[in-house]
Amino acid sequence: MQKKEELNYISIENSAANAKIALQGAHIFDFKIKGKKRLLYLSDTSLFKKGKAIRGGIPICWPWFGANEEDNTLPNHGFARTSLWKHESTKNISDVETKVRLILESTPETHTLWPFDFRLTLDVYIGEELKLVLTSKNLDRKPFSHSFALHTYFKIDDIYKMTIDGLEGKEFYNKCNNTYNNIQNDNIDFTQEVDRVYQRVDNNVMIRDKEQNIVIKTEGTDSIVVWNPGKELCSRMSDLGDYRTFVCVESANVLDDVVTLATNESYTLTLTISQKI
Ligand code: TA6
Repeated sequence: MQKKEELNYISIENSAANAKIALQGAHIFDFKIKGKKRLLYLSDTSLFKKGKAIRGGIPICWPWFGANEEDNTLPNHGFARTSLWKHESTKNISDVETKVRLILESTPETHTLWPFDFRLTLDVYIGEELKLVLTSKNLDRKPFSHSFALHTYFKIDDIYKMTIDGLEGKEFYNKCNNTYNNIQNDNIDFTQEVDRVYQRVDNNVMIRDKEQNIVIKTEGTDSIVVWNPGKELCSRMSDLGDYRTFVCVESANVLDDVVTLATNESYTLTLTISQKI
């Protein structure tokens, strides 16, 4: 176990790749395949403080995405990303793949934020690809509905020269002007803030960057959130760093893909990321 400022993290290295996972939020904040570019953006000004989400890597937004609909004084994107998870196990599947399991279970503290018993499990597979398997289980006597996302910050060369394939023709909700039923034509214009939920995306999405393509495969939802704050908003967010060097492409169970679980039911969201030179 290692420590960065206030947060303990697990460091994994095998013949294929290395990764760092903070116990707070089961937050992967670094991942690099040997011989390839660092995959995840991590702001130089991110804090590593208890109760404050790391700015970059893969925040886990759970059990709600964005503002809480009933009470907007509750933390944005839920409480999983600022809670202390338990490191359950690390297994060397081969010399090129390592599996790390982390678990978050309901406590009296989580009940003050969300009145349900649950178990949230994250399995991380570190190897020639990065794979995350997030499983929610309802341990309560009553059903619950929840929205959630793997809010991945991808490190890119330049937002103005990057394109995202796989969203053409898709319908999206535009959070910036609160409009629905927009259709994506051509490439996304990142000269302003972009904050959109693309729906019925039942295909892989690919980030075409200067020296690499990043392939994003999602199973368990057809909603993909794309976010970049743009220059103006970024200047107002002290821990965000350089807006031109990241884009968030998020596998998200939101809007039509919100999930309701009955007692003892489980649901899994899987994200697999690969880099092609
Ligand atoms: O995923 C996009 C988004 O919901 C944006 O609206 C913006 O709020 C971003 O997440 C970051 O949220 P955070 O709470 O991490 O500052």
